[in-house]
Amino acid sequence: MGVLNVTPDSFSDGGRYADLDAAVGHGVRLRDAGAHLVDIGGESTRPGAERIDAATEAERVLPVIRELTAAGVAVSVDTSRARVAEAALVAGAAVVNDVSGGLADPDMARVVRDAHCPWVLMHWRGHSRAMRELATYTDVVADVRAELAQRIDTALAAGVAADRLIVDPGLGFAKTAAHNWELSARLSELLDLGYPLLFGASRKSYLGGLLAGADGTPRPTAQREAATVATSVLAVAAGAWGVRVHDVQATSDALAVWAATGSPRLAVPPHAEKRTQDDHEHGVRR
Ligand code: PMM
Repeated sequence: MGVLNVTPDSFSDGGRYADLDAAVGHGVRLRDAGAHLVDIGGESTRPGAERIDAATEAERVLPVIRELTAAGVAVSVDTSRARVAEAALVAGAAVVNDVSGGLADPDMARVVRDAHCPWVLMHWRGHSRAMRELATYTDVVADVRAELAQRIDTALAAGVAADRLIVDPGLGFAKTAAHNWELSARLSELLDLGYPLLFGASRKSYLGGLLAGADGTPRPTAQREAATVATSVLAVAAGAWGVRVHDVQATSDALAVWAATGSPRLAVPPHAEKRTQDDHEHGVRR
């Protein structure tokens, strides 16, 4: 999944594709570089960002969706608003990527149910302005897993088909760097929910922190690509269904190497198998 933010303020590509031709051109380049989906977002979700209204969000994304789908590019819409998702689906989007996992807008389940489209349920605890304070967990992996299971149950109860759902740990959303690393290390525990998993680490600040200079200055976003590629390959090798990245060429080259060497899967840690067995024995859905 290639990222195309048509926002003035996203953390990595904000402002670059605000112009329609530039946005469409970039979307086509992402597809040509190997993206199976181009993810179009009109509202920045970076920590601390203020919200924009639905009309502004729709005005930003709809023309780009129309032009890209007309050019044969498969598109997802990155929105947590049912109104925007509905209009995006009419404009040609094939997938709804909802960073709130259905929590931000109670009407989203109806929209995706009626459209029969895939729905990415990302783990989320609140809007960008407040999310730093929400990064408290007992065990981040168990807690994210339990909260995703609730999102899945709510979607199913609303009539969305199970084979339309994709889960996402929501790296950086109400998560500290330590939380992001823990989730990355124990992806198998999220995979055993039994749904395809999307992984979005691309250029995020925890990678900048990992690669900080000797004086502690985080590595700038544009220089986090090798680390992003490493996270993508590790996530796919661990069983992720997809990765959401800004530089599609770099990640698809790395995944081609992984495929050419036999697509080796990382071993599932024993605790993940045990947890699945425990859940089964006790009839618990975490
Ligand atoms: N991250 C961002 C936006 N949308 N969607 C999903 N499913 N997963 C993510 O991790 C995710 C997302 C924030 O990053 P951006 O500003 O580069 O779009």
